[in-house]
Amino acid sequence: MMRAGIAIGSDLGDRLEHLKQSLDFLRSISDGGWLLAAPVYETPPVDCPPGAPAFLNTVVEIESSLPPDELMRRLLQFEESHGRPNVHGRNTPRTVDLDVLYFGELVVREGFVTLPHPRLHERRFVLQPLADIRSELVVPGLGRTVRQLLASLGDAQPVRLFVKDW
Ligand code: PH2
Ligand code: MG
Ligand code: MG
Repeated sequence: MMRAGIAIGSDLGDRLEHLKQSLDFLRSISDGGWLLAAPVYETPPVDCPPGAPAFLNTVVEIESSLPPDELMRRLLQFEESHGRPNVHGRNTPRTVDLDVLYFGELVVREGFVTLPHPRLHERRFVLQPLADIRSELVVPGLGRTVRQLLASLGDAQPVRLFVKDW
């Protein structure tokens, strides 16, 4: 059994509803239904095409006994079944995006599977909600805590608390 951190993002349609449905799905695949959920933030689009709308973002942690590539396949299946085509333009608006941030202590870079998430450390829309639930987690391969990574972002990419309990 491993604890896996998963980032959820939505910038198309009923964003909060997409996050809630993702939460139900993640609880359904978590061992024993165990799940830790961060507050939801509204965040400016980062590295998206011009005119992209604001996102809602959060992070949850689940317990998984699936191998990481199987977990990722399930997440992609869920995205597809929730209106996100498997083939899409880079960072174009999406109903829901589920990204594995970390999977236990695993550090891997093998085709489909890159862990921890390669851009985790540079994104406030990930680090802020993750810090709310796991500030002292030492990110595998980086040797720094989430709190330290967040502090090193300075003032870039401000995010706004959208809803604490959801
Ligand atoms: N996801 C991206 C690219 N940019 N920006 C915000 N604010 N939130 C996201 O979830 C996000 C993004 C790639 O998946
Ligand atoms: Mg993403
Ligand atoms: Mg993704």
